[in-house]
Amino acid sequence: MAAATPRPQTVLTFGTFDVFHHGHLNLLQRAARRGDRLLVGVSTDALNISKKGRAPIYPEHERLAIVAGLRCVDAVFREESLDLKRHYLREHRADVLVMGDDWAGRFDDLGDICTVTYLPRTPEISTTSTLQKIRDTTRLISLPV
Ligand code: C2G
Repeated sequence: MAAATPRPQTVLTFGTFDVFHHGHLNLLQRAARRGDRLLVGVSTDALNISKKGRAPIYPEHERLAIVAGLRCVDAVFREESLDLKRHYLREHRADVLVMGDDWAGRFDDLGDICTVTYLPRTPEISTTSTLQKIRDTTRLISLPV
């Protein structure tokens, strides 16, 4: 008798992905290689306002569209709360949770329903540093000659 075909492995990851940069892309491409399909929970504007006190630069429909347009991403959904990871993992029947290692250890308790993996962040790039670079460049451009 032929062996049963293994079920495709679903990988889930989460993020804000504001002012999308190559550190985000790098994380998503590596996450996709951990399984057969990659689903991404993109945090809502309301979630960011409640956690960080400000809305992201790019509104959620644009952040969702950018992430959904990537070749390595199969589907996106809105992440409404940081505390619903167990619910999202169950809802999407995820086999693997991937997070950047800035979250290391934070979701180990979900290891009872999926494999939890933390990937190293890409060094020297962040939304904050990109915004600072834009500020510095704008300041230089607007200096009187
Ligand atoms: N990342 C990375 N390297 C960077 C910057 C970010 O690998 N230089 C990763 C982060 O570790 C994260 C993903 O890219 O896994 C998205 O980063 P953010 O948009 O900063 O996500 P964050 O606001 O931390 O997520 O449930 C999580 C929330 O949605 C918040």
